[in-house]
Formats: sequence, structure tokens, C-alpha cells
Amino acid sequence: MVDLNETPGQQHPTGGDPLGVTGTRDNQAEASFSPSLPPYSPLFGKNRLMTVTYCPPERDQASSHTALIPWTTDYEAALTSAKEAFQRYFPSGSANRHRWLSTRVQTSSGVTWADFSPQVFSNVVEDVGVELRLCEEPAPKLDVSVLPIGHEHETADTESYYQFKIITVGQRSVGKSMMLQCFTRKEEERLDTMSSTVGPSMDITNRFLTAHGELVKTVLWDTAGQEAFRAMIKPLYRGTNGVFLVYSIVDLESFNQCASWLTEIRSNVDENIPIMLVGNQIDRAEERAVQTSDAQAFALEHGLLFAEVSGKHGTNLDYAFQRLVHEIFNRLKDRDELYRFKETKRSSRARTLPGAKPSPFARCCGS
Ligand SMILES: Nc1nc2c(ncn2[C@@H]2O[C@H](COP(=O)(O)OP(=O)(O)O)[C@@H](O)[C@H]2O)c(=O)[nH]1
Ligand SMILES: [Mg+2]
Repeated sequence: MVDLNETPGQQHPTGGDPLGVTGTRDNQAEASFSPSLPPYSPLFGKNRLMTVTYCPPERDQASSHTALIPWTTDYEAALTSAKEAFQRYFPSGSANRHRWLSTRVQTSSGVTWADFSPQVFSNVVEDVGVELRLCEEPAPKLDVSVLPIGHEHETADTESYYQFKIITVGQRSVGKSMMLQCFTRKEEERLDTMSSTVGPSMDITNRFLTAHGELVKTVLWDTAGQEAFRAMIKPLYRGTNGVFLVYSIVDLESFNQCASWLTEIRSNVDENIPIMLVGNQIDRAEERAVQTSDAQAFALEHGLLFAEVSGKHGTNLDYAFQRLVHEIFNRLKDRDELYRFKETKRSSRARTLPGAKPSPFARCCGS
């Protein structure tokens, strides 16, 4: 495929353009799909192409991009080609966004973009001069900020916050502990490798955020090797507000196992609990075994949030937590249940005093 121009009117080098087109986008469309040529003209041969445009939702139309992709009647193939063509223009942290193709149509009130069902794609592309657009859902307004590590020490005993329990599940060695360590420990306190000893207890850490101006404490529960024996982590699910289902992008098997992990999660937590699929270890890009598009498709099919991160370097990690907390907060708010999770340091301590029942799995209180 050929990326035509980065800004309107700007000529793009035609390297590899089989049609030898050097014009602007509009010229291009004419040259490639001259109405005088029948759509199946042998002139096109294997090089028959379609024009696709893309404008990141946060940008104005002036920053729209245009590319040529191979002509096909297969909607998924066209969508994949379009995503590949524009990947470098996708806003950072937008890997999880829903993207689809629409087509340019002339109406009595002017030109507009129309969505269509993928089943009619073969009809759409038979139109001479068809022009497609790669559409993208806008970024959700994330009014969630991550507060500095150690914020807890600055909160007064009586200051209230919403407390959400978040768990990480997935195959062993995908980097769950690494992710949590990176999010909750200062750089100088992080370990290069995490203990993989199977123990009876779970590690609990925390980090404060704000959501819509309200203080939120995320209490992060980590398994200590028990994930190798799924029955052992059943107690982990109790009272969970959000789940990270983690795989490693360099370990295909860990991704393939996500379907059965999801079944396990869904049978143990309420259906309103948001789940985020997390592809970890993106710093190992050259060893990638799981394509982003495959993981995105899985996430879409199962109603999961999605992010790719590096738990080692922290890439995109804040986004993953902000996105999950945003979802937890909003869903609870919509159901008028936020009040159930209101805490203060003092009330939290009171529940761990003698007489209260600590979790048999909790190794520390995380505060
Ligand atoms: N390069 C790289 N290595 C990672 C990353 N996350 C974890 N690891 C390594 O993968 C191994 C397993 O990580 P760990 O957090 O113990 O996995 P867990 O069993 O899922 O908790 C460790 O040796 C980590 O150093 C990452 O994002 N990038
Ligand atoms: Mg671990």
C-alpha cells in the first residue's frame, strides 16, 4: 500500500506506486478510478487499489492522511490494510480503540461519510471511485489522574476516599507482578526479577488516583505463583472491583489461555465488573508473537477494555490504570453504588482490629 500525503496538497514521494500517481488525493482518486474504465479493467491487474483516508479524532480535518490499499471484497482484509497503512498516525495509547471503515457518499446536501454493514462491503467496493475512511471512536475523556507513589502518607486519618480492589490474573511469568511493582514502587526500590515461589499468601499494594476530582485508593492484589493452580486463587475474586487479565505479547500460549481465564473470571465476579485485557512486555517488540489486532478483536468480542504495556519500563501503564479506574468509577456511579466503597484510613484500620475477619490470603494490609 502507498501512503499518499501527510497534509492536504502536500505531494508524497510515489515510491512503489504501481500507478505512477504523483498528484494530490483528489487527483489520485481520479487517476486510479477513472469512471471511463470499467471496474474490472485488466489494466488494473493485481494492482487495483482503493483510496482510504484517516483523520485522528483529536485532530482537525486539515491533518487527514490518505493511503492506497489493495482492492478487496473482504471487509476484514480492507480494515487490516487500512490500519496498517495509518498505524504510525494513531494517537499514542489508542491501541484499544474501536476502528471501522465508512464510505464517501454524495447526498442532496453534499458529500458525507456513511457507515455500512460489512456484509455489503463487496457492493460498496464495486463502485467506481469508491473512497473509504478509517473511522475511530474518540478517546474517552479520562478525568482520572495518577497521584505520586506514597501519596497515602499525606492523607489524614479522617480524609475519605473510594477504595477499589483490583486483581491481576493470567498465566505465570507474563509479568503481572512486574506491572504492579512498576506502578506502586519507586524506581530505586524495584527488583529486576520477582519471586516466583508459590506461597499461601498474596501480595497487596496500593496507589492513589483521583477520578473526577475524588480521591481513589486502588488496592492491588497479586498472586504469588498460585495462578498455576487456578483453584487456589478463588478467594482472590471476592469483593473485586476490576480485573487485569494479563498475557505477554511474546508468549502466544499466554494469549490463547485468556479465553479460559475469562470464563474463570466471569464465573467468579459480577458481570458489571470491568475487565481489561493487557498485553505486557511491549518492550520486546522484536519477539512479538501476538498481534495487536488479534488481541483487540478478542477484547471487542468479549467486551473487554484493552491496553498494551511494558511492566518493566512502565510504558502505557498509567493509561491502563486510569482507564480501568475510570470504568470502575463510572459504572459504580451509574448504579449509585459508589458510596459502598467510601473509606478513610481510620475506618479501614478498624476493620483489621481483633474481632474483624482478615482475609486468610492477605499478607499485609497494603497501607
Ligand atoms: N522485558 C520485559 N520483561 C518482563 C516484563 N514484565 C515481566 N518481565 C519479566 O518476566 C518474568 C516474569 O515476570 P513476573 O512479574 O514474575 O510474572 P508473573 O508470574 O506474571 O507475576 C520476570 O523475569 C520479569 O523480569 C516486561 O514488561 N518486559
Ligand atoms: Mg507474580
